[in-house]
Amino acid sequence: MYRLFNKPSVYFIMGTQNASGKDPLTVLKEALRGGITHFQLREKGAGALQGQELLEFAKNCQELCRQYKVPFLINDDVDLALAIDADGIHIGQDDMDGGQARALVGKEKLLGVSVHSLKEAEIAIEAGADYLGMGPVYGTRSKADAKQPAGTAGIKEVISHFPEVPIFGIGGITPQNAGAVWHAGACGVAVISALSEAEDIARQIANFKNSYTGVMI
Ligand code: TZP
Ligand code: MG
Repeated sequence: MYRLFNKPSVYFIMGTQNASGKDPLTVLKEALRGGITHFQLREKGAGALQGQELLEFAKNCQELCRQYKVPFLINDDVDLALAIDADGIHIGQDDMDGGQARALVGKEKLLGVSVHSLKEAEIAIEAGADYLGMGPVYGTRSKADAKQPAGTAGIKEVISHFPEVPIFGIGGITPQNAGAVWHAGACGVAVISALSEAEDIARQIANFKNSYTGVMI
């Protein structure tokens, strides 16, 4: 069931607002070519694409992900995920209830849930989450309403109770500070800026993967 989450996973999250002046589809293509293992479209904030434009952009992202056989997930927007038959949906604590999301997308789709405590993790797992995101581990500029940095203690705690559930650390993670996330037992890192703002995205992905074994190029 959890086969899609081999260590070390590198889960790229991006919306058009994160492309830092570059063409977002080019950024995604470079990330796919470089070996990301998951992609989530997270279109947020001022200037976010909407309606038909969002639909078109999502389909373009999906097509690229299909070429590289990388699971394509949508943040929050279950209707969009169903409309284009995305591989999954990711929801936060302020979005719909996990059980409701699972009921809407069905058994086959991936369901990811952001959690901040053991209690939230228990509820998400009970609701049928395939994986959890936990953070922010470090300070982040990519989420306007992010909570205080939480380090990796929560990740360790959840893994000690649910060793079989894949957990991604998120928030301010770079190849240089990812060691603690791997050490806590996370299956992967979920990142926006460290990839979207990287000069050499492929090399940055390699560095993330190498940070799992402590090697850096
Ligand atoms: N949820 C918690 S922190 C965060 C999200 C979506 C933002 C992660 O972005 P970055 O740039 O990798 O810190
Ligand atoms: Mg959300």
